[in-house]
This record gives sequence, C-alpha cells and structure tokens, in this order.
Amino acid sequence: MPVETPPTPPHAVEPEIVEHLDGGVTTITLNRPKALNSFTVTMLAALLAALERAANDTRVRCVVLTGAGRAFSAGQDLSDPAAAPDASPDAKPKDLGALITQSYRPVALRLRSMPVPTLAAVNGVAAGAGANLALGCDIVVAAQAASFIQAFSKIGLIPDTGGTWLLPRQVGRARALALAMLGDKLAAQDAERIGLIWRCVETAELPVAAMVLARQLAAMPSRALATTRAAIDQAVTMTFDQALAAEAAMQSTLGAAADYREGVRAFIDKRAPTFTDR
Ligand code: T3D
Repeated sequence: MPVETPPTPPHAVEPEIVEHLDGGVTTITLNRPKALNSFTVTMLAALLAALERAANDTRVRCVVLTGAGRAFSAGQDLSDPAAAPDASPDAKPKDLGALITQSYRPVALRLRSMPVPTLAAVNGVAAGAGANLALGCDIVVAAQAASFIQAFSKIGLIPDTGGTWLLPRQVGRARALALAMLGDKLAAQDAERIGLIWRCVETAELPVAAMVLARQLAAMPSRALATTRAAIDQAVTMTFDQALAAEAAMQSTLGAAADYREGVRAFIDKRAPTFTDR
C-alpha cells in the first residue's frame, strides 16, 4: 500500500519508482533522473507493481505519473543489456517483441484499465515509450519545458507502448505519421495546440496545476470516470447505433450504483457529494 514517503537514509539505493499517497491521489514518480528516467526491465516491473497497488487500494481515487529531475522519461534505456544490440553482428539478435510483450505491454494495459482516472504530469522530455506511457494517461498536463518525441524511427523501430493506437486517435493520421516518421521534438505548447495533450502550463506551476486537477478528479465518481474512458475508447470502432447501445448498458450499471444516488441527492440538497464507488 502506498504510504507517506519516508526520507531516504544516507547512502541508501534510490528506488526506481517512488509512490506517494496524499488525499486520495497517488503520485508515481519515475526515479532514475541520471538516466533521464529511461526504463529498465526492473523499473518497468516496479512501475507495474505500483500501478497494481494503486488499483487495489480503495483509498486511491486518482493516479499521477511524473518524472524526477529534468526529464519525464527517455523511453527504453538503450544501454540495458535486455535491449541493447550486441556489438557483434554474428550474435543472436535480442527479441525486442518479447521485451515489449513481457515488460511494456502489461504496464500500458494496466494504465489504460485503472479503476480510477490517471493524469500524466510531464515535467520534461518524454521520448519513445516514455512519451507513449504519458499519452496513455487519461489527462496529460505538461510543463512548458517539456517535449514529446516519437524517437523510435531514429533507431529503426516503430512507435510502441500503444503509440500506433494512440497517436492517430489523438491527432489524426497526418500528424501521427509525421510525428512517428520524423521523430522530431514536439514542444509541449505545440502538443497542446494540436490536441495531443490537454494543457501546457508554466514549468514552475506544473506540480501545483497537476495536483489541483488530480484532487478535482479524486473528488469525482471514480467508477463513472473509468467507465467514461472505456466507453470513449471502444466507441471509436463502433457504429453510432452500437455506441448508443453500449452507452445504455453502461448507464444501466452506473445508474444502479451508490455514486449516482449520492450525486443526485447532493445536487437536490445543494451540497458537495461524497463519492465512494470504484
Ligand atoms: O528495447 C527496445 O528498444 C524496444 C523498446 C523500445 C521503447 C523505446 O522507448 S525506443 C526509444 C528509446 N529512446 C530514445 O531513443 C531516446 C534517446 N534519447 C534521446 O534522444 C535524448 O537523450 C533525449 C531527447 C531524450 C534528451 O536529449 P538531451 O540532449 O536533453 O540529453 P542527452 O544529453 O541526450 O542525454 C543525457 C544523458 O542521458 C546521456 O548520458 P551521459 O552522456 O550524460 O552519460 C544520454 O546518453 C542518457 N540517455 C538519454 N536517453 C537515454 C539515455 N541513456 C540510455 N537510454 C536512453 N534512452
């Protein structure tokens, strides 16, 4: 269970993932700042475990994902033996597909199916899988100093960690292809302008702006928000009529739940609601 983070004792090994629960908001910090929070296999396992804990902890009503230091994440650690190609061309090539299936895919899926809303607070550069994990969150707020790079094409790969699915949905095919093929740095302000993210804020204001949003989300009906995510994601491949039917089915479930009763009662009573469903 996430707890108040105790101060790190001198000479202790820094955890690669730091969790901090406060007022219903769990902040998960990618914490390898010297390597721009690039991912290793062990770090991805720790991130998955942190997300799992947040999903199973009924005190948690919103998850914030952010990075320590000047980067959000530079994606895969290209010096990690699990991914780095061997120097010899005769060596058996690494199976990157297996790495993705075992380490990245479970994290991306867990993030996308959290029972509570997720918010990426992108503090600095987000490249490769780092960019796509951020973009996989429900709401993305970025510092002006931040940027997004589909760095994959520069090293002979395609966007992974959901990039091929997320990018065209968020910015359309033309922009998705240009971002993915060119691999150029997209400044946070431009990411906001083209609808890739929700908002770009002054760099110094990011922690407060993210926490204000996270607290707002934490006070809202979690189950309805998580169902909203699922409804919007699945509707993309449905006909209009199928989407209407899916909405009706979801509304049947939500309408029978405690949060709906509480929301309506609070509206009638002219008081703030207290939502509990998850
Ligand atoms: O295994 C697989 O490949 C399959 C999975 C793929 C998923 C992916 O994420 S593929 C994409 C991997 N990421 C990249 O290709 C990004 C590589 N990094 C960069 O392009 C740049 O570093 C940044 C644009 C992110 C930041 O640039 P800048 O100028 O601010 O910093 P820098 O000087 O390039 O980097 C600072 C240090 O971090 C530097 O180390 P040093 O010289 O101080 O000892 C650099 O080597 C290191 N670093 C940055 N990114 C990575 C990294 N080390 C390992 N892996 C990285 N991804």
